[in-house]
Amino acid sequence: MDLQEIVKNRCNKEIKDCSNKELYFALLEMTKGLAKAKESEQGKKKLYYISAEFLIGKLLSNNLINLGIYDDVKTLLAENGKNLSEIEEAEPEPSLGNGGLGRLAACFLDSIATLGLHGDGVGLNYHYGLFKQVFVNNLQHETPNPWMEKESWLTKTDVVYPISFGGFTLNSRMYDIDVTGYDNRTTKLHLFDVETVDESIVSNDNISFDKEDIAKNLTLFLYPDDSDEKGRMLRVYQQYFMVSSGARLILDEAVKRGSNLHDLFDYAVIQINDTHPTMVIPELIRLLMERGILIDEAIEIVTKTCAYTNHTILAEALEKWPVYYLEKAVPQLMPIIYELNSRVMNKYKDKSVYIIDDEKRVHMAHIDIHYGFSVNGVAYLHTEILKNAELHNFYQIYPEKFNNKTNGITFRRWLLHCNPELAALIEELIGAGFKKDAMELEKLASYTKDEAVLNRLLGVKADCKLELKNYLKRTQGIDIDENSIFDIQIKRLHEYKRQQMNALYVIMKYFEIKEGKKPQTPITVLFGAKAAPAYIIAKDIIHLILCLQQLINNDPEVSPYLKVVMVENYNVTLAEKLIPAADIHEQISLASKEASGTSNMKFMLNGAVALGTMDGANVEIADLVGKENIYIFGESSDQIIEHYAKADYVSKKFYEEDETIKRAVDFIVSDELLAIGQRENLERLYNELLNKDWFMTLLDLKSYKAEKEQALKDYEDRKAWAEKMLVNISKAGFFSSDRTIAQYNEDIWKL
Ligand code: CBF
Repeated sequence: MDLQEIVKNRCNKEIKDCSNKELYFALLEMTKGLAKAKESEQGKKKLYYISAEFLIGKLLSNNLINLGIYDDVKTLLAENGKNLSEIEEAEPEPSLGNGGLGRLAACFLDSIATLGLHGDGVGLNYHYGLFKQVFVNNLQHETPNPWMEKESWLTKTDVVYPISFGGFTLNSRMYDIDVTGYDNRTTKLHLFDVETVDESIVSNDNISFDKEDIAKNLTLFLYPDDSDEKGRMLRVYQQYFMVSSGARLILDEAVKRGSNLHDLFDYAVIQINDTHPTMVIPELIRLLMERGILIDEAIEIVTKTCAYTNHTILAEALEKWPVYYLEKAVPQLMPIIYELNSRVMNKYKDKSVYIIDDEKRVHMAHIDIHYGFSVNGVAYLHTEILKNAELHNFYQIYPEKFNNKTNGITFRRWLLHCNPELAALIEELIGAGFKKDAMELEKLASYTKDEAVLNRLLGVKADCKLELKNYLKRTQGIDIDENSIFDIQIKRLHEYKRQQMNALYVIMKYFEIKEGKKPQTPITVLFGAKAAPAYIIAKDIIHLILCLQQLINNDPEVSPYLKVVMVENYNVTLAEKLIPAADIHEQISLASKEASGTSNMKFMLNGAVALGTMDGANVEIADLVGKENIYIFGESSDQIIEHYAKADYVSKKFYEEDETIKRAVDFIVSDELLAIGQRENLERLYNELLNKDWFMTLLDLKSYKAEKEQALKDYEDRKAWAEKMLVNISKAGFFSSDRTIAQYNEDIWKL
């Protein structure tokens, strides 16, 4: 396809005369056409990856790379005085996910297409996705985040299903987004939507709306605020809408491929991404029964078709819906759920494995485990914790169902696209093979003593840092020193991820500088995080960080040595700029709580060195790179699990016994910070840390500080540091999502 021709037809202009937006739409049209040409149905059995989130990010560049035309397009545009990076900025980011789980789903689709596997994604077409974060008076505000324009990556299909809820029916229409594989076929992300959705019921400056008018609000937002019952009910409506639409599509497609439905499992495998899509199990059973299959067989068929991935051990994320919610929203499912539960009750005495508990709540994960054929965790440690602690009772019943699939990331986006300079250096050193087989990165190991290569690697990092500096200045008006150490923590805001511990470190450093102990190289501590709108303490932590930013960056005594920056509206686009620029990345969750983490993998691939606990995939990273190439601190997951079991952690003890900790915590409510911030927020956070601290910030603060100081000291030996960077890159191959997906296919999907 010819871009010049498309531009001529669309705008009746030459490329050189078009605006960036016009060129973006022309490239969108061209890319969609090329992607379509690579669609193919392959084989009898098909995977359906059902997920409430697909954090796909901007697609233009990624698609151009995967289609193999990025360089040609870039050159053609440059010849016409246009810059592809600037055109990319005209693309709105679809924020159809919240964090790691949604981004993982997007990486998986990329790998499914790249490996040429027969599989599609199934989800919802949120009109606003995750909220746009705005900082006002050092507080987070949430505003709508639209991404659909008159033309977008979505293609409207003719597939429409009537979806019935208690008392009303809505029509579900399927929209498709093409997912291009790297030098391979195109697969699809099917997103279902209701045509009656009314965006005008949301105001421009906040995300509140009438939560009860389901026809108008069903697919407006990803994760509507669930702090009240109406919000929680809306989530149930969304989930059922997604799975019922998906289940109908799966059955229709299986029949088209020749299934008589008694053999559905030979034609389809469904990967349930966390518990949000769990209702697909009873819904499929119900639909099979509607088509004449008896319940015993329907249950058996569905159990052989569905597999479940657990992404967290946090109780708050293991959904338990009150029976009365489901009775109201989806009454047709309840007889089936009761039946599934009574089969479990007849077989097992242990109430902890029941689907419905004494408080009349339906444990969604329990449905998945009993009525799916596979249960996997997302990193070695996480799966061990599932087997030995969180889901131990289930593991005893079904040891054969449990397996581990350590997460991965697509190297197309997280190296080739976000760091072309590094990718080019790697290609020059070891050839292009790593683009298809990430394990070839190991070949870089032979350069760890090559000074010229190490210097070039440092040069690439310096360029990325400068690029980030310029980007933040241009887009957010933030000034940072490109010669400082970039220490970056980007992830959802959650107490278990312990951004508050990093903030306490910043306070300690502030004191040291004030007292004349200046770091040899200045430090810039960068944060990027959104807090769930109803998660009060998380928002207080953001407030603390923003207040510190204001205080420190405006203090002429301190700011030449230390700066704090919380980027606004952290999203995939920002991650693509921040990750290549990082020197140190913070993976400091309380051990046992981070199932895997995936930013840790992206950072290592881009030559940053981790400062972290032995949690999630950090354990595997440490194993691969060796202890001299990672900074590990803090108590182990076994110790933490024991603290919870014995309930013996008392944060006040750590506060009272260590003067530096006490001083840092007290600073949260000091006159300096209260002059900048809100007393209510700062005092609440202070009290939380002193009296509760459920995620044990103060427990690890001392060892965190010591290890960070060591990392900062080691940074000064530039050659030794560059060696660490190179080792990290060379060992990142294991974390390619191509490897993860190949393992899912080999052990679970068997396509
Ligand atoms: O498995 C993908 C990611 O999922 C989460 O983000 C989640 O939402 N449960 C976890 O918190 C991450 O550890 C994990 O990497």
